Amino acid sequence: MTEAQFPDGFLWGAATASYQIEGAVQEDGRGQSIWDTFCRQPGKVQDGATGDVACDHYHRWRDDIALMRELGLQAYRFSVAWPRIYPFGSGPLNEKGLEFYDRLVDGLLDAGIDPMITLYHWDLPQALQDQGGWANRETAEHFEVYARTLFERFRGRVKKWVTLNEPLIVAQFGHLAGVLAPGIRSHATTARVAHHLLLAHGLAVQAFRDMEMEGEIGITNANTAYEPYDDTPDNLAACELARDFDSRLYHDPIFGRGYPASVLKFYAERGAPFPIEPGDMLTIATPIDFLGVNNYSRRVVMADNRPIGFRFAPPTLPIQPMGYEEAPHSLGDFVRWVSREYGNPPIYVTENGSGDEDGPEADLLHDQKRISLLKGFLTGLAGAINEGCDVRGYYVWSLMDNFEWAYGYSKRFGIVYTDYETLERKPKASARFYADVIRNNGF
Ligand code: IFM
Repeated sequence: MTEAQFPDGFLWGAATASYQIEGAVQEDGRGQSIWDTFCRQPGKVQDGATGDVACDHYHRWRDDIALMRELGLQAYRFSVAWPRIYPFGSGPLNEKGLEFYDRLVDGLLDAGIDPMITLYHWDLPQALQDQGGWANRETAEHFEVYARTLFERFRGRVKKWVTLNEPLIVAQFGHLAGVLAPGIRSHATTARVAHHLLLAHGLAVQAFRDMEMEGEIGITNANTAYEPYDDTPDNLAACELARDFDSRLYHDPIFGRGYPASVLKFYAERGAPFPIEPGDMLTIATPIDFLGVNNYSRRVVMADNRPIGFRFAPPTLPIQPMGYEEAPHSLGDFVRWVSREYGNPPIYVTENGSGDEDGPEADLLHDQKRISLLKGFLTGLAGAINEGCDVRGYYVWSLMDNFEWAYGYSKRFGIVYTDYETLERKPKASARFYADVIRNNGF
């Protein structure tokens, strides 16, 4: 029996990111990224792991495309490592870096797989960090040059582009909590970083239009589905506040609404104003073609008298190894919320999935929990589509187990198992399930 059916032409894919899978960090002229630096700082990454080898995708991309074909993937989202293209972030271009992505894109096209490029998935060139990183407005200008280089190179070959992956996580976890690269903890830096990331996004979208690129461009945000603890006015208001800080901050300006007043006030009171210059908000609001939605879970929100005005209620559902509640209704709920809030934009779910703790291979290959969560996520998504949300495709995170940032290799999000000793890939039960979903356009 079919439990969830998707519209004709719905696109099924998988997603990865450069630093998480490529390895080959010293090869073919690649420059250093902030993650190379961060991984070498003691205590920052679990077990002292690095992306030096990762899944060795840089050398195994042909096999990985064969794997995608075997699973019947129609689309593949990957990111380009900025330091492979501009080893110092700006200045000399590294042709060999571009050639790697030429091979990958052509291989995907030959296999009939639609490529989606993410321009920035967290591996900022270290040379730019040395000049202030995203806190420096010039990084946004360098990003535009980098984006233009890739647009020109892949014109006509790549039709789907994502400017940034999850600016919320870059700003909040990289520059406020300091648990991701570059490991800074500062309100002032966070406000600058958030603004310059969004400015970089807007400059890239403008460049895409100026260059009359064929295809679609959007941004991917990290999203938790927020639920109020109950419907008392205080908890309802707290839930809206949580949405201001985590969702509206990165969506409102894209849709021409400026920054949420609550967020501007919070940062201004901490002597950390958003460094908005004349014209910036118009640049950021350059119309996009689609919204990329990443979602893994929900959070229940309560009022709190601490300065920020909200806190998260203790989880009531089982907890995943990543600390997320098992709440697969979150994907459909978030898609409904964002569609209502922003006038039903076209959406691609650019990431969704679940992470296991490392453990015995046999157990990890028999990933029934991931299958049941995927069924839940997809059922919710199909429901949202039936209610009129304009969702065009879904990219599972991730094609294969990979470097999970500060967790190193201890968390496994793949539908394909990666043996980090031999670098062999082994499809998990969820990969077979997903292949069936693709074949049947539902399950
Ligand atoms: O692995 C990450 C990815 O890089 C960004 N989104 C969340 C994933 C799982 O934590």
